[in-house]
Amino acid sequence: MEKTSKCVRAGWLQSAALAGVLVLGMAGYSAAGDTENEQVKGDSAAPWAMSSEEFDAAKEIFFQRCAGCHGVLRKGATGKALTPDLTRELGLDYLESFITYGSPAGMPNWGTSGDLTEEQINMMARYIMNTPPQPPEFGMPKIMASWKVIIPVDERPTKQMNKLNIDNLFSTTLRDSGEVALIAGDSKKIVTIIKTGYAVHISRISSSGRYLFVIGRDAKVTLIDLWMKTPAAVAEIKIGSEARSVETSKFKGYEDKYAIAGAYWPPQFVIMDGETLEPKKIVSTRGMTYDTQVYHPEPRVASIVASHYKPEFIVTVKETGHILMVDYSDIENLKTTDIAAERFLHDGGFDSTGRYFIVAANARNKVAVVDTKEDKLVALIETGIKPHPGRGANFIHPTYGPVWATSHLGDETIAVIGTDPVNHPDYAWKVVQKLEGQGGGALFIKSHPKSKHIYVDTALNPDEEISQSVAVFNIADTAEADPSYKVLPIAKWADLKEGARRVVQAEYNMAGDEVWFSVWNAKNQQSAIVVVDDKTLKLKSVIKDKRLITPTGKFNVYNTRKDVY
Ligand code: DHE
Repeated sequence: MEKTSKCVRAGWLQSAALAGVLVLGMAGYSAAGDTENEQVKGDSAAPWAMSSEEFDAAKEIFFQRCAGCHGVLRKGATGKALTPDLTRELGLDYLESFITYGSPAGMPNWGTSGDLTEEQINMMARYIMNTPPQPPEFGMPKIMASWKVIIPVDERPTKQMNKLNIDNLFSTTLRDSGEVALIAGDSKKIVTIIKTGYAVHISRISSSGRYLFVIGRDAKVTLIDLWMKTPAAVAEIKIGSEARSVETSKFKGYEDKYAIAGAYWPPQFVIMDGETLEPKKIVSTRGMTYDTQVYHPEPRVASIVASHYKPEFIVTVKETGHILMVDYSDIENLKTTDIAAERFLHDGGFDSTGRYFIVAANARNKVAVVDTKEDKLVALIETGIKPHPGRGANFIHPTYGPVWATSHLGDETIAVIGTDPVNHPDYAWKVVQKLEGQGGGALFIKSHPKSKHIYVDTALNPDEEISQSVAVFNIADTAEADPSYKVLPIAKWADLKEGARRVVQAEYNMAGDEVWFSVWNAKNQQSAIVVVDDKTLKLKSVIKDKRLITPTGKFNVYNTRKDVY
């Protein structure tokens, strides 16, 4: 057993940027002439003066590198606010040095990492002293214009036309090629590769398991029919110009009926028909912060999950800290319960019963717990620096009973939280234990009801040894105060010649006896998927294929549709 501990600079995506893998971009918002409030390009006498060309180039870089953390309007979220009243006060020299060297609070070192040149840094420093341009709105006419039913419902199969074990398929994000790979969990063979949105982000599966929904950062939703002889896209739509989340209705009686996608820009969510993606309703999330009750123009939609208790989507609104329980039983007369939670909501998942939704408010170092049966906030729990659970890990703790755990971007700890208010009321909604992992920069933690293990990646840790391996805890060992963990050298097992080889996101197969990891390299380098035998913790298989370009998230059909994690 090996044990080390190392903190990381807390910045989200810092290391991804260092690795040169941060190529988000915002395809729907090109630099040239696409803004509604076109800018005054800087007073020619002011230190922030810019030519039109510089302004447009800086706008594109800002979108690609900075908007994810600071927001398009630069009001601040995971990253600090960068509005001109603040930036002009700080001055050009300070801003240049900040962009060049980054900060321990999480700002990437864009200069010393080699991502931006000195000229670009000077240009970006001036750009953020100018008023942020506002991208265009994206209302129903634009959404309708982007909607395409590729294969109408009545021309689709009426039964499964392939021999695939659909429940054990893995929809694998190929981030920088804008595709997903469908990989058969049994044979580990790529079934097909399907074109999706730009810088594709996550997949979700309809309640029946037939339809797969994929969202790109360009806000394109792709609907894939897994019953076709070779699964393929049957509909697509753009619900904005930048997005991260998609989900489908799961409550009894509404299976496969609706889909929902949440946009970063414009800040809105769109409810669609689950079989065609026909847009039904757009709801803006602009409004007041939950606490100070001050208007925010850009409250982005972060995670969305579907309630198992009610016909509701649970929509988290990042900047304002509201959790919206959106009742889809009557979308003409939409009812929403608005829960005041905490600002900077990001990712999260259910407890093992599916009743409680636990979501990170990452820049507040907390998680919020919502009871989806009562539609109430149950707790806000301080966990560590920048919790980042993915969907989190549920397991039965030898001492504390059912628990849910989150890893952290900003420190090496794993916070274990009691989730059973009935049989273990003393532990419920408290951090009952802090495990010490390999280091900060952790993105995802995972377990499975049939597994004895908990896996924690550290994909964004600056130390290669750490970012290229994962820590595995034995659940039985958590009975000790300070349990040790085993390190699995996943990237080494993949045997790739070069590159950052970040090991990211554990995902179990349907049986819960294998764990899949992505070894994430840059677009022009070879990547791989490594499959580990969960019982023995030994290498089982390596999937290498030149079509596997920048694999990141993997979504096992069964586990994703049933919320097993
Ligand atoms: Fe994600 C989930 C937002 C960067 C891989 N990511 C999420 C969710 C949100 C989010 C809101 C929850 C979705 C849900 O459950 O409905 N991600 C963001 C960002 O804003 C951010 C920080 C920066 C950006 O500009 O996009 C970002 N995410 C990344 C990556 O760079 C990752 C590591 C690689 C990639 O493919 O993009 C990445 N995010 C993921 C994955 C999940 C995710 C794999 C789902 C985890 C799961 O197990 O469900």
